[in-house]
Amino acid sequence: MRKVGIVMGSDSDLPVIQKATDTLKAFGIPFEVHVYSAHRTPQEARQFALDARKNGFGVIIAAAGMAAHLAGAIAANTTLPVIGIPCKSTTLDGIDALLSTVQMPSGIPVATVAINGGANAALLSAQILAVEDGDLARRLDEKRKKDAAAVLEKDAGIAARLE
Ligand code: RP5
Repeated sequence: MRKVGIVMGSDSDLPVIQKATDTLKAFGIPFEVHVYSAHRTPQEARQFALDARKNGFGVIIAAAGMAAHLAGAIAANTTLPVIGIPCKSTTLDGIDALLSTVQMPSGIPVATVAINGGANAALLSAQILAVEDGDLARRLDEKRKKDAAAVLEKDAGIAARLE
C-alpha cells in the first residue's frame, strides 16, 4: 500500500496531526510525518513534494495555521492528491488558515477539510487509497456501519434522557 505523507508547519500543530495518525493507525495505513514550513523551510517542503511519488506516497496531508501556505506550496510541486488541514492558532480562530488553505487558484487543487479536521483528513486519505484497495474499502464500509450504529443507539436512548 502507498504511504500517506503528513507535513505540519510547526510541531505546535501536533495535536491536530495526532487525530490523523490515530485514524491511519486504526486502518493499518502506513504514514510518515515531517515538520516542514512553507515559510521557514521552503526548500525542504518543496523537495519533499517533488520526491513524494517516487518515495512511495499516495496522498499528502499538509497542516498549518495562520497564513497557511503549506498545503498549496506542497500541491504546487506534486500531482499527488494534497489534503489541507487549516489549524486554529491563537488569533482569528483558524479562519485565517481556512481561507489561506481553501482558496487555491485554479490549476493547483487542495482538498481542504474543516479547521483542525485531522480525523477527516486521514479518512479522506484512506478513501483515496481505497480506490485501488478493496480490502481497505471494506474496512471503511465497516467503520461507517459502526458509526451509524452508535448514532442509532443514541437515538434509542435520547427520550429517556429527557424524562
Ligand atoms: C504555522 O504557524 C504553523 O503551521 C503553526 O500553526 C503556526 C504557528 O507556528 P509556531 O509559531 O507555533 O511554530 O506556520
